[in-house]
Order: sequence, then structure tokens, then C-alpha cells
Amino acid sequence: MALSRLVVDIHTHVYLPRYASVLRSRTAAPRIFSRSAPSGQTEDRLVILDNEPSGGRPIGPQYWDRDEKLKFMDKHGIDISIVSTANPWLDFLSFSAAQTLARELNADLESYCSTSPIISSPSATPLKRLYGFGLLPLVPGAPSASLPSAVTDLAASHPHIRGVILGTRGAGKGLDDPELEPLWAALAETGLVVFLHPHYGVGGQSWGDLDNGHVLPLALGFPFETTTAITRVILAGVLDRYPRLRILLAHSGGALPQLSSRLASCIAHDPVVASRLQHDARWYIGRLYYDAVAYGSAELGFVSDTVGRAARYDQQNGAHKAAVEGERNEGSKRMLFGTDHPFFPPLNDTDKWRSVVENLEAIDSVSGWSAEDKDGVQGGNALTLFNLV
Ligand code: 5CU
Repeated sequence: MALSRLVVDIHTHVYLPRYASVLRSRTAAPRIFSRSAPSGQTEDRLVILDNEPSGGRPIGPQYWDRDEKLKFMDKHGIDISIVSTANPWLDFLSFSAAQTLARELNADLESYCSTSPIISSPSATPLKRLYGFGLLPLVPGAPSASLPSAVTDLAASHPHIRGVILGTRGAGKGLDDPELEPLWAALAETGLVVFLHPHYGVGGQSWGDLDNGHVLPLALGFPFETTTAITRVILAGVLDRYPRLRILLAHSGGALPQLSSRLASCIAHDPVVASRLQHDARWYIGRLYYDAVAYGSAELGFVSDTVGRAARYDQQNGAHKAAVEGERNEGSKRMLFGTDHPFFPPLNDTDKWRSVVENLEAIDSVSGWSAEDKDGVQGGNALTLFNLV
């Protein structure tokens, strides 16, 4: 298979065995515990989200066993995965515990990836099937001076780790905390890709009394959390100061593309914020990367329109821009296939996962995307972003 046709999953999680054993040692969420199933057998359960029923949800080897990850990839025709620890990462630990565990888990992840099979594809540099996003000890109370060396050590000694996964809380004050300046500088300098991912959700007070399970927190709370976090990063001028920073947004950027012109207008009417930024808000949309975990072709097409048009906005002339030919194709270059494995499992073990099939079909059906654009979103864009070619 040509390199340009490889399928690369950039949104796929793991709880490495060392992390799973930390979760097993805990009595409060996040935790894994065992109980007797109605069948009489023992089953493992996971509790991670706020307000998750205390019985949690089933969890098994698909969360920690590398063979299970590879089997899942084979079943769905995924050639390469860029694997990240799932939420809530190290957020529940003290800084010193987080620092130790981050080092250990990054070493574990490097070995998980470096000993993975080589893909059967003609390539000058043989590619492994697994690469990773590492962890930083970015937890409440983390001293900002400690962060740059954590970033540079990660980049220098973990060749299969090509990015970091970050939650939205930073060192406790969000990602627009001025104390995080050295962190952004180090991330921009090393070129590690920042995968911004939600955990806490926002809007929970609006979910009402009806039992809707996890639907509202996952479908709305998660993406709104990402939207808020990245908007704060933009408003703080981080992307102006660190133009080389590469940030990948989970769940196609949540509501950010949809709200980008409204954001631009609100900024334009607020002289204090406007004077802080070098560009029209929509310009920043075109500086970011978006996973294609949106489950629908119309949504993917819309994100690529918004991203493709973004480059044409600037402070001097932020007025409405009519669509021009090629901008949907241009926008697709910043979008990358993902599955969210092992979350959203199918009810029947033998089936292909609906979450995967839907995301692949959505990419294949975006109107106006050429075959080359679709190949890019399925894998080619990831090969470039993660310096795999
Ligand atoms: O189902 C869920 O709770 C989740 C989660 O916690 N994290 C994630 O990435 N996807 C789904």
C-alpha cells in the first residue's frame, strides 16, 4: 500500500498496566474495582466521570493490553495508531506523584510503541504501528519552572512519542495561566504536538433531572470544555507568541468552528481583548488541527470550510468572506481520523465498531473532498503532522 493511503488513528486511548494498577489502588474516582457479576464471575468496573453511577462501566483488556489494540486496528484496517493515556491522566495526583508517574508512564509508552510491529508498507524509514502522546506532570500546583525540562526530556529521549496529551485545567488555573508561558515555549521549541482533550465537561448545571446517562456530558459537556479551553488560549495571545505551536483539538474542536465568527465579533466589540490579539479570531481557527471524530460528513465538511477560510481573515479586513474554490480542500489538510477506542464499544463483540465505521464513512462522504483530501484525513495528514515521513 502506498504511504499516502495508510490509515492512521490519532485519537485512541490506553490505560497502561501501571496506570490501571494506580486506578485499582484507589477508593474514589477515578478508580477500577472488581465485583461479582450476575454470572458469578468477577468483573472489572471503571469509574472516571463526575456523577458516574457508583457501579461504573465494564472495563477489560482492551484498555491496557497492546495485543487488543493491535487486534482492534487489524479488524478496522488501521495501519498506525498514535496512542494516548485516557482521561483523567494525572490530574488527581500531587505534583511530586504526578512527576514520578509521568516519567514511568512515558518510559512504558515508549517501550509499548518501540517494540510494536513494523507496518508492511514500502517506506525508506520503516514505520512502527504504534506511536504515542506522552504525559506531563501538569497538575494543580505544578511549578511552572519544572515544565520545560519535562517537555525537553520527553522529546529528547522518547523517539516514538510525538506529542503530549493535555487536559484543560493546566496547573489549576486553566491553559491561559501566565505561569504556563515556559510550557508553551518549550512545546513550540520541541515541535511536540499538543493534543487538547476534555475530561470534566462544562454545562452540567443545565443537564436537568431526566436520566440521560452519559449522553449530555459526552456529547455536549466534553466538546464545550475543549471549546472554552482553546478559546482562552487564543484570547491570551498564546498562538501569537508561539506561532510554531501545533495544537490538535479533540472532537473536531467542539463548537469552536461554529462559533468562530461570533467570537470574532465579540472580540471586535471589546477593545481590551481586541488590542491583545494580532489577528481576527477566525485566523486562529486555521492555525489549529482537528480530529475527525465528528461522526458526520456534513460536520466534517463544515469544519474544513471554516478552517480553509480562516487564513483569509486578518485584523485589517475581518469582514465576511464569500466561499472560494478550494478552501474546503485546504481545510481538510488540518483534519485527522480518530476512533476514541476503547471508548464507545459495540454491544456485540464480533461486530466492527460503529464509532469507527461511522467516522470512516463520514470522511468518505464529505462532498467536495477529493480522493486525495480523504486519504489525507484518513492518514496522510497524520504522517506529516507527526513527522512520520
Ligand atoms: O465514555 C467516556 O467517558 C469517554 C471518556 O471518558 N473519554 C474519552 O475520550 N471518550 C469517552
